[in-house]
Amino acid sequence: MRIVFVGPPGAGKGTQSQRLLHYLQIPHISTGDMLRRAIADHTPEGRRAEQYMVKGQLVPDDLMLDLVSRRLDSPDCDHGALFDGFPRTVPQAEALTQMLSNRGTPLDIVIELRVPDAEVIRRMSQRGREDDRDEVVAERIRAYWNQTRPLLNFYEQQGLVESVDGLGSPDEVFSRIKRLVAQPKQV
Ligand code: B4P
Repeated sequence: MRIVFVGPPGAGKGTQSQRLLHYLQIPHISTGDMLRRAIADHTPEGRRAEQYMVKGQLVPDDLMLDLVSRRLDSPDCDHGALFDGFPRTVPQAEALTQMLSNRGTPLDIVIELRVPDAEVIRRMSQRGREDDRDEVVAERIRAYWNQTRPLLNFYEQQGLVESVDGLGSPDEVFSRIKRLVAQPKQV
């Protein structure tokens, strides 16, 4: 199964992905984790990405597409994948469609995690990651509404989107998600 998680920063994409990948036994493609690893390893990609991430901006599409395309070439992705935080722009989504179509493995479902901005701000103020400072969070929320939210129209036209209420405990949210993946939408 191939699943995309879309939602504002701090909506719980990473939290729910951990549960779902364990449940479905599919690889986790978290572009946020991949970028943080590249930064920690001081790679050229990490150095380039960091300039954007510290400001709460999205990392340029060309860098993201290189990272994801290399990851998809790993044999473990032949049987499914959970895309967490990718795609985040319409060009990334178009490129992903092309990459998956070349491999004959289309997406099954796009899960939108819905969480109001006020709750996102509350959650991130408790987490305290480097990019969770107030002014950076405000920029990340802006990037979500301007660059990432339009993705949902792109996927809605393909009949792939299911929206989930992201409020409640992580276990409550996960029960809602489990119901969707047990019965993916027929397109
Ligand atoms: P990501 O790493 O993808 O992170 P995120 O959107 O901040 O968080 P997520 O939704 O996964 O929240 P989480 O479960 O951790 O992105 C970081 C940055 O990387 C971006 O700003 C961007 O610069 C760059 N980037 C990544 N992918 C990119 C791409 N494709 N293109 C361009 N740039 C890209 O949860 C957050 C907190 O809430 C945690 O503390 C958690 O414990 C808590 N929480 C979770 N669920 C909860 C619940 N139900 N109730 C209460 N708290 C909950």
